[in-house]
Amino acid sequence: MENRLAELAVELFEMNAVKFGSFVTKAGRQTPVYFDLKVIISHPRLMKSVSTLLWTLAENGKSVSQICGMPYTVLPIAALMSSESNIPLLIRTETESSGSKKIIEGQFKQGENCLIIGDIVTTGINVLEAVKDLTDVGLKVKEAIIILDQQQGGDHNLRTKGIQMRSLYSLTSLMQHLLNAGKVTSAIVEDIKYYVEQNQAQLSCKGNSVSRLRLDFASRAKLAKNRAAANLFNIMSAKKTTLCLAVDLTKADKILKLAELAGPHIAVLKTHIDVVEDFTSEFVDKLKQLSKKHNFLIMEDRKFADIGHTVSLQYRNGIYKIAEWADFVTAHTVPGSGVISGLQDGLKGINEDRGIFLVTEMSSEGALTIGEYVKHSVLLSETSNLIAGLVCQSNTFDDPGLIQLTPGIRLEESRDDLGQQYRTPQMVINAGADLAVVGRGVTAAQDKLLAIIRYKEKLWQAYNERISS
Ligand code: 6AU
Repeated sequence: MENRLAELAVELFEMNAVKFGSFVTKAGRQTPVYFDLKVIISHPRLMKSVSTLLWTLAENGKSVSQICGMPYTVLPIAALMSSESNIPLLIRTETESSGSKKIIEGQFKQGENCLIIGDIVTTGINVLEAVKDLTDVGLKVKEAIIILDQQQGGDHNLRTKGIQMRSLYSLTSLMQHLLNAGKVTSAIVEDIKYYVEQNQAQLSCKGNSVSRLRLDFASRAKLAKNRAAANLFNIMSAKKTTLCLAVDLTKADKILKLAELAGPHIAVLKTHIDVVEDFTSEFVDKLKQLSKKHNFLIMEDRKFADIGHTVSLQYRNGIYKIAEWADFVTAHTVPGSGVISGLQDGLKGINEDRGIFLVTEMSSEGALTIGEYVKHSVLLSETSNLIAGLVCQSNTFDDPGLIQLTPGIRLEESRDDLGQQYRTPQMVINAGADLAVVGRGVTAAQDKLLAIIRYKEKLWQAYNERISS
């Protein structure tokens, strides 16, 4: 196999499927190497040998009963593998094909094992999207076989989702073959080595969640298990805002006035409903109308923290009937999983998309949300599809389908007199924030609209820099 891989590497190079120089990726990143594997289809013999090599990688190949080729480069290769092995082929169309409304084309039975065939993996997002579409229609996916691993976190990201990835080449092994064959100079190899190391360094300094920090919101919407979280990702992407406005005001009319002003610029409006002195159900109705008019979601920052039974009552009963109107609520993890079951129970008969943000780290000085508490809170977030995200100060979790909500933001680093600690928009976005909470930075400003726009723009700029870094 090694000899064949060495020969194939040279053939790919000679047909310009791999080029060296200075290129810019679709995400706007500089790269010293460029791949155009589509050229393979013009070389039938080569296509055949790529398909044979890929098949030898598929260790679990014998237990799969379907093969799915990712569009479009490897589709003909997957078709060859299918015909050689007599295992049926599935095609994942990128959009719902107009006539049949299917994303997965081909005949299959529920529960069948499907092998994914791909060309190049960087962060693994494309494969994860395919996995989601395949599992959504009842197939099982355990393995992805690909031609090239660009060593940008894809392997890790797929493994965390239970998908084993095998590749014919890593960028490093491909370079070694080309160097051995005298096709590239050692200077080019060093260049690529440096590029891979830079990527690796970025992965480790960002913890394990590289894909989350570098993926855009539109891509992450597709990975969210919670539907309210998916809606929120889409709103953030469409409105180009990560701003969650904390309207910690005590009069209903002031809240409504600010919601009208801020509406076009925010993704979420966050309430502490129990501080509103003149609460009525009409007030909530008006708030809901504004949320529809301006396309933002509402979060009630109730921070539930009791046994499940009590939490269920607090969520759906009392004066506020939070379950009826809040798209999201916050909950502490201190009671354990019962707090999530309680909230789930409180939603009986309510058929709206709802999500919970688990408070994993707090912004206040001396908070006890440290060490094991944080780790266990993150584990808890993996146990229910009702979880939309985590409230935290740092990059504590991997799952790109979850949202990091971070409060404690001011234009300057500072603190208030009661223990609240503030960091700048750029600092919190770099620390993993997706949704950024600003309260008094807006509510105490003279010109509130100006403040809203300033925070929105600074946060969005930092987010854009983060995903293209
Ligand atoms: O910008 P501020 O300080 O005026 O407001 C921050 C808002 C408040 C807090 O209740 C809330 O953010 N908050 C939260 C949550 C869950 O949002 C958690 C936390 O650790 N710190 C914090 O300030 O409405």
